[in-house]
Amino acid sequence: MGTVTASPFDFPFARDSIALIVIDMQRDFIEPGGFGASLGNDVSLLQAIVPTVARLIAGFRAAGLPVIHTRECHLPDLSDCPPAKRLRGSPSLRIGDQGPMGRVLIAGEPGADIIPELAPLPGEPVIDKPGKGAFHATGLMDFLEMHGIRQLVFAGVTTEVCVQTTMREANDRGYDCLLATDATESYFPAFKQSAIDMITAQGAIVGWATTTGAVLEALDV
Ligand code: TIU
Repeated sequence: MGTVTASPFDFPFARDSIALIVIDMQRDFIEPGGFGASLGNDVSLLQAIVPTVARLIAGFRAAGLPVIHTRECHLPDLSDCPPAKRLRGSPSLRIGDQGPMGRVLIAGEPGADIIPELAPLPGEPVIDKPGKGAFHATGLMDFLEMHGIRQLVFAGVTTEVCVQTTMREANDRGYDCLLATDATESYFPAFKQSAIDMITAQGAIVGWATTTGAVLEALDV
């Protein structure tokens, strides 16, 4: 077992049971005209991490380790979208409405696709999830168990919503969780920092935090 220099203390890195999970790097969150923008957010903030996430993905691929992608999206008939989620607030477009990238947050529409720079390779799992957390109503847990994965490195968006929710779900299920802080972003910089602080406080109550460079160093690729 190796280590990754991390906060609040070194992460015990188990090469034979670790995977990267890239959360929701979709056009709907990162490009103008999608779900993120419909909620009133400045999506340009999220574009900055794309090259760093690409480096992290390339490192895991080069090391021959699993890369898991997730997408927050719903079935075209919205049967997996609780009305409480769709009707919340006053967005300019609701989930399922027609927008410039097709129907907002609907599987199969252009906006729900992962951005082309980070496109999954054939054979890499893509977990479509109706919730913020990637364990809720998905086959993620089965996939992890089938492949003997016990540790997850996290990247993607947004830090305090889908990334943190999935880290908490994973932590409760017994996985060691390591967040690459320069490969995640929020529409709210203060929320990103708060999420990192919450995750790592109290002796890594939810998980660890580190940099992409430190993860790549441990991968030795
Ligand atoms: N709104 C927001 O910050 N995030 C989401 O709705 N989903 C994800 O974080 N993927």
